[in-house]
Amino acid sequence: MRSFNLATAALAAATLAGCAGHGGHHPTMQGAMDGRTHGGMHGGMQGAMHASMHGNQAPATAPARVSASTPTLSSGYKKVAAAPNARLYFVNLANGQTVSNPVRVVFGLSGMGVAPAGVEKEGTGHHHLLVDVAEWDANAPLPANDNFRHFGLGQTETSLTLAPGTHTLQLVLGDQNHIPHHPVVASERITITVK
Ligand SMILES: [Cu+2]
Repeated sequence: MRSFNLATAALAAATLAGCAGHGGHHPTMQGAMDGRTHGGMHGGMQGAMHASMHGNQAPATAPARVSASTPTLSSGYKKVAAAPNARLYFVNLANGQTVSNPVRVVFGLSGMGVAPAGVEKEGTGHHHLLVDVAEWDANAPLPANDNFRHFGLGQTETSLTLAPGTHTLQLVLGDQNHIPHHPVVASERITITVK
């Protein structure tokens, strides 16, 4: 699975359930994939999942727990709309991969564009890299700290130095105010091992 839009927490739960195994046809997961065909699922995502689960024995990483995205925040702020075909993904890393420091992370985005923070332009956002984050709020500005890294200049890659061991990574697109789009545009959450 390269990416998914978490429209609701229910979908996140469905995706989690779908990722727990690789057999079967996952009707709930298919629903979450914005109308991709069953054939496409098998050809793309299922194939990738088989490769990651059986090629190197890496279990799928549980998706982060994400609050259900609402079109407006409680403050009245209207969230920027995600393009229906938006897809966010890691270009050079896959779940289960073992890497060395510095860890180069290349951000892939299709269906939308990258704009620096502070720039309001329809169909755009900037990248956020979530490191070792298992839970986040889709209805608030993303925090800025070592776990939530902002690329507000419009960067499309970075280099990280991480402690040896396993870490999770996830990309989330944020608008000019660092607020996730509606619905959320996020990558798959992956686990990497740093030597
Ligand atoms: Cu930001």
